[in-house]
Amino acid sequence: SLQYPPRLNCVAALLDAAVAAGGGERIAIYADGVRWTYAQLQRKVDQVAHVLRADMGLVPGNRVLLRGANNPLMAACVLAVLKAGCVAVPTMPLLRARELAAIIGKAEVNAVLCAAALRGEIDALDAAPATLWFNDAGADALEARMARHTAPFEAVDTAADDVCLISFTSGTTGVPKGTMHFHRDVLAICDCFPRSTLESQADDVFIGTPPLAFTFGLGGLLLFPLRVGAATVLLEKLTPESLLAAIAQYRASVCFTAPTFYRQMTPLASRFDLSSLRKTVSAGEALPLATRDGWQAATGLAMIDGIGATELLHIFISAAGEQIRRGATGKPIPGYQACILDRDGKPVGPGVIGRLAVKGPTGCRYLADPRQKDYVLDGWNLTGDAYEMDADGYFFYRSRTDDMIISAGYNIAGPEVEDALLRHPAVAECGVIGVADEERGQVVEAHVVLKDGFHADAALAAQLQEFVKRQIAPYKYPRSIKFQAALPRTETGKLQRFKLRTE
Ligand code: 3UK
Repeated sequence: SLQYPPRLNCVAALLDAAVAAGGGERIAIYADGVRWTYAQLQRKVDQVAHVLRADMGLVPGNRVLLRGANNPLMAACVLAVLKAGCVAVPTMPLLRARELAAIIGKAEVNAVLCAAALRGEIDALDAAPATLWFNDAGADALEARMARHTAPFEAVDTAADDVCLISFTSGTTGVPKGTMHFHRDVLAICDCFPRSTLESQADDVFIGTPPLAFTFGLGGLLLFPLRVGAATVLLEKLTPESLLAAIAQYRASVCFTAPTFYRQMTPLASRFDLSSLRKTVSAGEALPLATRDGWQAATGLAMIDGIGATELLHIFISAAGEQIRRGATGKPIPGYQACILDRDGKPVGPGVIGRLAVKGPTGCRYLADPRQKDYVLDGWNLTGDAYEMDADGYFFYRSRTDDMIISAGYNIAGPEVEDALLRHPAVAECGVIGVADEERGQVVEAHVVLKDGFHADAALAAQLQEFVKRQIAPYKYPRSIKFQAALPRTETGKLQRFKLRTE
């Protein structure tokens, strides 16, 4: 099990310890035209921490809202907030002033560090907390203030169970929930999935798309590499093509992104030298088998699927290598337990679909939210996912609990129909939902984006319906097919099914 000392500052453990152990000259961060060693990153972090304390007057426990794309200074800012004993409140770059105001109120934010490129939405706030801009050449910007601080900054002596991070869920179903995480949680996620499943090492180079403001990216592209003395590549505005090019350029070995991105990279993969890639991780939403198979055929790599959640900070069920079972997300990673519950909260046996519940070193704490009692039962997190377990303890994703389609008495999981559709050569993307129907309660409706060169017409719709019927139980076929130019997705790569329902 994971044991951490009662006094623990996670940045001292991740960064200062690496430098003290002689790792100061190793590369910590690559970015466009930039390369920071561990010692350089430590120096930047210390400078920002001094600014927080001396210039902004912050004290341990204060909450600092962070806004920025993935770049080295954004990473230094996050680490500096934690090192100074403050609490980081990262926010997704695309959030608007109204959403930011809700987070600032809810998290009782004391100060803001915001990339200059994102200043519009902070300026639009009625009342913004004290703010410093970064990625900015101005005389009053963070960088100018950092330059005045040259002394090392000693990590604040926090308790292992002091809160260091408040991360907000995306809130597709209501007001976003703030999830709270401790210094020890930061180390715990580094000592679970990366050890058991990635087997990450000091010579790894991490790369990928999730924003540092999303715990998927914060862990995968910053905390995990630091924990083992590895390097990370932080790039903004990645496209499938530019990510492939960057993997080749930086000789990246571990890649994190969402299923859609892998789907889009697959047909382009053969044009790039991907020989450095060792592990490719898919998370954020269900990985269709068609996507896994396509990626493996194009690259020779067995995709690592992993389910994570903001509530639990990072991935808690996954599998790699020999452990991969077709169609399954995997097994709880060592340190975590998972089970399937029925509607009354009783565990169900193998082969029965129910609500996924997870328990482990992280999770279970919402920031002052009455929904705590709905999502946390007896120390178990209910993730909102419908899952099924097999006799060997593998966990199979079916759908979000609220998205299960019930048609003429049958339960139909949209992702299964999506996987069937994605195997058709004409289908680039698809989203399957249930729409109200007088006779059947709900009927299955597919929203389909075609690949270039295919024509949306009734003949193709009929062909897709027949194609689905040949692969899965015919009652699951989409009775309605709507062709779309694109599907609505969140900044984190998740299909917004609720938007399809109102289209
Ligand atoms: C869904 C998946 C099937 C699932 C996240 C990795 O996605 C992350 O966190 P969020 O809070 O969303 C959590 C929900 O997303 N999901 C995520 N991964 C998978 N569904 N298969 C998967 N592999 O509904 C879950 O409840 O945005 C992912 C690491 C950190 C994260 N925060």
